[in-house]
Amino acid sequence: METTLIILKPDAVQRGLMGAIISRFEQKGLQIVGAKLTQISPQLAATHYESHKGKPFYDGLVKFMTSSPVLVLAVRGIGAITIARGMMGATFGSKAAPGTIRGDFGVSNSFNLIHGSDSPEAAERELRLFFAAGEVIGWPRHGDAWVYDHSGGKPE
Ligand code: IDP
Ligand code: MG
Repeated sequence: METTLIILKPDAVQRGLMGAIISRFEQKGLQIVGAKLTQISPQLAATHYESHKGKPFYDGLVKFMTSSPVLVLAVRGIGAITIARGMMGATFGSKAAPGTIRGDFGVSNSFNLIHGSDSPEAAERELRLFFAAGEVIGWPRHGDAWVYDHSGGKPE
């Protein structure tokens, strides 16, 4: 099982899209193992996006991400990082394919609704940035017997 860090950005919260986006992850069969409404500090935004420092959009990105609350999620499943990135769609709302979160809910290139970790290393780092020990809860989900095929011994 893999866990990824998802952030529903300020535009998703302000536009009342939290429920619709969480529903997509739940309906897909991914499990929500952490959730927190929080306002990101400039310091945390800078750490989270440190790889983008110096890029033309960096200052605007930090300003946007700290401007209003976000919903931070820990989302778990086999291949959750890649699955969630696919569900999010391409970075720019203007280019993201229909059927994806960015493709269905937005048109902006910077206000693009959602962040998702892009690798196992990034997920581990980002989960530690946003969740304290004990805030990610590996709760047993009854529906797992029907979400994954367990007949071969391990979930598939
Ligand atoms: P990602 O969120 O799809 O992984 P990144 O390239 O990691 O995309 O960029 C991080 C965030 O920075 C994007 O989600 C978007 O909000 C913003 N961003 C990236 N490129 C641009 C740009 O060219 N103009 C404006 N904002 C951008
Ligand atoms: Mg990225």
